[in-house]
Amino acid sequence: MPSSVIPSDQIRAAVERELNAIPFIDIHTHLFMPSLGSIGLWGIDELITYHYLEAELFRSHDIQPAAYFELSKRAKADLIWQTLFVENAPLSEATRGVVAVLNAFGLPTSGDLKDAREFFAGRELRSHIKDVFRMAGISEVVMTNDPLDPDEAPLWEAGAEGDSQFHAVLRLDRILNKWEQNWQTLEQKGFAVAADGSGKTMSEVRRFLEEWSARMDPVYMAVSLPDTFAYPEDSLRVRFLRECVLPVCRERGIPLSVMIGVRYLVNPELRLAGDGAGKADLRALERLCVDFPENRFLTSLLSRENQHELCVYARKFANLMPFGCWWFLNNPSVVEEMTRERLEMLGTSFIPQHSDARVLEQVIYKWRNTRRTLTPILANSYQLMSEDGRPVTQEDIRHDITRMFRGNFETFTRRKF
Ligand code: FIX
Ligand code: ZN
Repeated sequence: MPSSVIPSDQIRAAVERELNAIPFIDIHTHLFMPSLGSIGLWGIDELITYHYLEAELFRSHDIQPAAYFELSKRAKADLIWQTLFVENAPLSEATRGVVAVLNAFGLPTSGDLKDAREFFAGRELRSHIKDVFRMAGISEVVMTNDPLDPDEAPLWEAGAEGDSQFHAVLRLDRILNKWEQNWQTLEQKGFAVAADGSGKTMSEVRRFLEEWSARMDPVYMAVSLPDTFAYPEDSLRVRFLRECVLPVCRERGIPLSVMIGVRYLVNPELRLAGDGAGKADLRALERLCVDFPENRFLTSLLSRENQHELCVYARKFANLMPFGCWWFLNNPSVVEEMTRERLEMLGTSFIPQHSDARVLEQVIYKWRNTRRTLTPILANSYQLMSEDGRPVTQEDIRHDITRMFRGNFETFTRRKF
């Protein structure tokens, strides 16, 4: 038996070892490189006021959202801490995550926030980022960069310094989903566009995308789409996709990330925490893959009910790459179901997870949880392969984990990270 063949009773330990040894690429986050300044969130008060925890607060405290949002950041964090971590046990995925981060830095996980606030106040951001990425087992992250965000765009236009651990993405929501509110910003920037898409609008939006692609060098373009997203459709959104976005993606050889299934602001009072989820009609995705065979579609869906059919579509279209267990799906009970059906139908030709981190230190718990959840699932797959007659080697496990958490993204983006 070759020395690298792993005895059945040691497969799980071998999987755990490789998951911990291989640095992952975090392919979708809301983190920002240090040169983008204060739009990058980090530290204990940002961790505790994460919008996931704000939604949970309103279920366990009678404060009304309007009154909550009047509070200072510190007062918001104190209220959430007292309600979700002191008066109630932090059992939810998001509350337990904050506990895991505190614990990872050797900070108290109960009592008050004094020690934690002093610790984070003493951290220097650039060295802190390197520590956090090492603790999370990631080599780099992919950002979400909005060229029409009034806080972010000027920083890029002023020549924000790049960072090899942060890769840019051109985010398109304000063009594809909120054109009425944003077309005049393009007009003020010197692009001859119109509210109804007439005249030179299409060529000018394409020019805008080309200019920002040259500025940001995005590894992909991205858009969040509602559960009602339809294609084909007689709409400005589809015209922008067909005439602007997909041609520029083809020119630059980069994928388009479509994240489908959001029901925006089902409760507007909760602001960023107010979005819900809805099952999408994936015939839209099917038609995109058929009509644009030269384009590649990184795809994440928000409804659990869409996940199995996404695997079926991924078997039909090699230009479709399922990724992550997005947002309300990033919980062990659902991650297990999604990852098992993906392995069963796609082998290792998918990207199991991204963090969607909005606060720097979240990557520590989100990737710890991913490794903890995936260890038994991957071990089970190798166990079955071994029982069916194909011995498992350390090289198999190393190759497959590297493919899922690095290689598939490198191949799809045509980049080496
Ligand atoms: O559209 C997105 O990128 C979503 O991930 C976010 O809008 C969402 O608020 C989030 O952070 C989910 O984890
Ligand atoms: Zn996101």
